[in-house]
Amino acid sequence: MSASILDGKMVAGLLRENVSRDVKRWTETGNRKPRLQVILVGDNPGSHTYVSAKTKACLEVGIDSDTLILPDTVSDKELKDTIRQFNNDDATDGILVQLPLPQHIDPMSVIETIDHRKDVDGFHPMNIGRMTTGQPCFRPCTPAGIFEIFNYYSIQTKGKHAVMVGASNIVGSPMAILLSRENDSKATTTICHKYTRDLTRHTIDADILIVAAGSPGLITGQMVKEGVVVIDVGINRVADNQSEKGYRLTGDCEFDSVSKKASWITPVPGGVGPLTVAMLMKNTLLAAKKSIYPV
Ligand code: BQF
Repeated sequence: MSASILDGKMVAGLLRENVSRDVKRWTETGNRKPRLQVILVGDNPGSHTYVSAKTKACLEVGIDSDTLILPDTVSDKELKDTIRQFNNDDATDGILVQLPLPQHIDPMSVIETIDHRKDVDGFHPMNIGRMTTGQPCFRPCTPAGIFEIFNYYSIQTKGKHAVMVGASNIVGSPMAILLSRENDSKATTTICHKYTRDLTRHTIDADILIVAAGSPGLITGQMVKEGVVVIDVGINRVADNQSEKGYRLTGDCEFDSVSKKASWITPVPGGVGPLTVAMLMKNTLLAAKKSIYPV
């Protein structure tokens, strides 16, 4: 088999158009524009790139955004006091603290400081807890975006064996929860991580393989079954002197060998990444409309 491409970039474009239309409708009925507050700590180059992608998307769909840059020497208390100010600001609908944070700050305690009604990343324990029990919540953007890909391409997950490689709070854990629980999803779900012995024993049995391990080329063609659907969440910078930036982006799958056996596969870049950003737009609109947590 030779895999067809799951064009995340295209699906994300359609979703942004929908959000843009909904924002217009929302403001035309007398409401102010939705507003996203981004907080960026330090000067991680990756983080700056991701924040630009997010604020550019905001501009495109008619969401107001502002980015507050704090030095990487900022104290835990200063950061949390800043978040509390935005919690109390009625003109701020969504608050996003760009991760990763500097080593001296505990990210979970920072996330818990965000008002869960403004937690458009969907990382607050209130949102994770409500997601886990099937209640309305802000879903983490990457897992939510992967479900949009399944939906667009009519990929059924019900009753399938889904194997999630990676168990982070941001992607792997919430994705596995949604795969096993979400209405119409109900996949039999295996979670693998860096202590999994004989990874291939699990990946070879996957009907749907989702990889968010942060390890370039971790999954090779020999590790997957003929016809598998592969979602590659990895975004790794690898040195490349052909490219003007000196690096290129590559996923957690060895694309050439895996795509020979898969039925569908997401590319990197242009696969899952753009959907993560599009779902952030959707969550910010939901926050502005108070759709999840009515007051
Ligand atoms: C694409 C992220 C690791 C650590 C922290 C489009 C994004 C990426 C790729 C993007 C990511 C990854 C984000 C593409 C946000 C996804 O065209 O392939 C968009 O902006 N992402 C982040 O905010 O923090 C990260 C990955």
